[in-house]
Amino acid sequence: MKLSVPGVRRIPAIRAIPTISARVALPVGLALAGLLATTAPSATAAPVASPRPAQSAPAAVLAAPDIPLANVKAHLTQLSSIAAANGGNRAHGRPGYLASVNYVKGKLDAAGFTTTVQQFTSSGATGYNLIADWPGGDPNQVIMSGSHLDSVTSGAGMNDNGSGSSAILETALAVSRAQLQPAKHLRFAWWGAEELGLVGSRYYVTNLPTADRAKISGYLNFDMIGSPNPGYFVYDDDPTIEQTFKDYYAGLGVPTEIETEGDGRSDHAPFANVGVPVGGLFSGADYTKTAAQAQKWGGTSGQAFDRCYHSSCDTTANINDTALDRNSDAVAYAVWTLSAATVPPPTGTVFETLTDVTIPDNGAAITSSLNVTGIAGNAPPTLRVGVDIKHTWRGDVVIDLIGPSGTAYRLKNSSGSDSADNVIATYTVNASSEVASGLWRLRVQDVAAQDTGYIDSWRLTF
Ligand code: DTR
Ligand code: CA
Ligand code: ZN
Ligand code: ZN
Repeated sequence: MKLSVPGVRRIPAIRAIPTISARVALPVGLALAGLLATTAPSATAAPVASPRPAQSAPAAVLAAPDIPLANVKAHLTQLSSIAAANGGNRAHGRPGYLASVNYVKGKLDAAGFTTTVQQFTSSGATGYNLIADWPGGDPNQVIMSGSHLDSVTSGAGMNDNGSGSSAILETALAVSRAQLQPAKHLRFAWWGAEELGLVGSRYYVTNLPTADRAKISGYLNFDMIGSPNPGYFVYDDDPTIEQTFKDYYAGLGVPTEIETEGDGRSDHAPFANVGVPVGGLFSGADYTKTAAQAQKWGGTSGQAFDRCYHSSCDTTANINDTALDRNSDAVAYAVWTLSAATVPPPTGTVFETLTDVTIPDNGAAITSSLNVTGIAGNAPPTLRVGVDIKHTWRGDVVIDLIGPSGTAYRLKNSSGSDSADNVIATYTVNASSEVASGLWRLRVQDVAAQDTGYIDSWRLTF
């Protein structure tokens, strides 16, 4: 339907598109929505340009990347050095903790995250939570990943919990590298003073307005995920999150067990206590690996999953690389999956005209022009030509695209049998021999008597 204002036509749910040769950068997946309709090409000859099937495929869920173990271990090395330079630990209230916060924050700020440092006091010392938001996504649906960044005073805290802190840091950096545009909003958190009793995460949840708590679709907790004698435990709280992790490990062929060491023993507890769906991964602490567990996971039965738990020997040597690698990849898998990270719609620069041009019945060809500017180089081999021609008995109509060189590209032949009305289609043309910027024309001719029509609009997408 044409509006009363010539040259401007609203495509449902899309904003009005300026008139001739206006350069708009619309996400084509949206912009073409108004044009995509299936039309059969002429049956008499194969057109040079073949119309693309005009259906919009459902967005595909983007596959999570592999998280490079080397990158995760590099963060661990940095945290280890920080501990060594600050009295041997990264404990709450000690300089090593704030130095750890500053290291993680620096990486996130450089990667484009919006970071916030939340201060609190515990045991007479200032504590810090580091919160990082990835811009975009539905703010009413937040997928949050968290790990406590503090260690105990007796050691560097590499497995507990440099492992979780480093894994979610590298996952956040992978989000940035991918310039991910998930449907849901992503938030990451590094908690202070967990070892004093989940102090930092409790402080965060307590001070989070109820309305904002309700926006957290899921909180994923990662505390000790690189244990030297590892088990593969999945929190059995929210079933969807639990299944997501189980699916990941099933894909690896690695059996998992439900984490039973302590529902209240890490930073997911404050979230669960206010009704936020929670989940997470755990590779074990001071409990002993059974013979049955050693049978399925390897390692040493009768020995603790982490015999350096809360000890000075919780160093970078106290990490099982396979467990850390698998769990880091599982973090990314869950973040990508639960945030419904999908393949972004194709983008391109669109040039469109909405000016109507009448097509004389059984008469001379007419043209409609588009002046393309600002596109460097040649046109692509997959130049998309969207046409919207209102015309009864469309078999009368022959359509060509004329490039700036004057070369004609046949889009549609006439057909004595195609009695359907209107040509609303997108053609793909190999226009790579044409310079992109210049005058492009759509040439249309009605080659049979009776039945008439007009060009309603047409567009080029580069
Ligand atoms: N509280 C954690 C270690 C820990 C012990 N049991 C569990 C169960 C689930 C997650 C973590 C833990 C700490 O000492 O930081
Ligand atoms: Ca990996
Ligand atoms: Zn601990
Ligand atoms: Zn811990």
